[in-house]
Amino acid sequence: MSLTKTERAIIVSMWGKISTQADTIGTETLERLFLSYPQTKTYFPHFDLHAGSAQLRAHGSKVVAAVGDAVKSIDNIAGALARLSELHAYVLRVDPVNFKLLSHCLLVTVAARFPVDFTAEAHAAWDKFMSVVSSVLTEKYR
Ligand code: HNI
Repeated sequence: MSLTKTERAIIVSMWGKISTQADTIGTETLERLFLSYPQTKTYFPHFDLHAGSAQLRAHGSKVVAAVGDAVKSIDNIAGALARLSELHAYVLRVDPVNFKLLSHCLLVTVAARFPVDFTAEAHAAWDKFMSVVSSVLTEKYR
């Protein structure tokens, strides 16, 4: 699966706005993930996952920063996320279904914060982009 030129342009342009609120977007994404899909909390037994906790905020900002690395290397997402791909597959062993849940929560967060930008076309581009990111992070599983 590869992104079209138009899809790339949408992602890169919206990232310019998203990156100015990266930390709050990361935190909100994780809050939505853990509230709507509590089974995802099983990967974080060592974290305080209450809304707004320091660990939740720190982790949210790392996740969004990694998404930003993928945007910056949108023509070589696999290269940009190689280390994280190994980490999630070999060390963390996160079940791939969870990547769909996290991607969904990120899209909802972006839609809620940038309603005007989040057209149906932008929605489709973000959905596809996050599925490319998720495939890279889960491709080492088999
Ligand atoms: Ni994920 C650690 C990025 C999906 C569970 N994850 C990270 C780190 C980044 C990251 C960055 C920090 C790495 C480091 O410290 O070197 N994770 C991403 C991205 C996605 C993703 C970009 C998807 C788009 N991770 C998921 C999912 C789960 C998940 C779906 C499980 C529900 N991640 C973890 C866990 C850690 C983690 C667990 C380790 C946390 C810690 O610090 O102990």
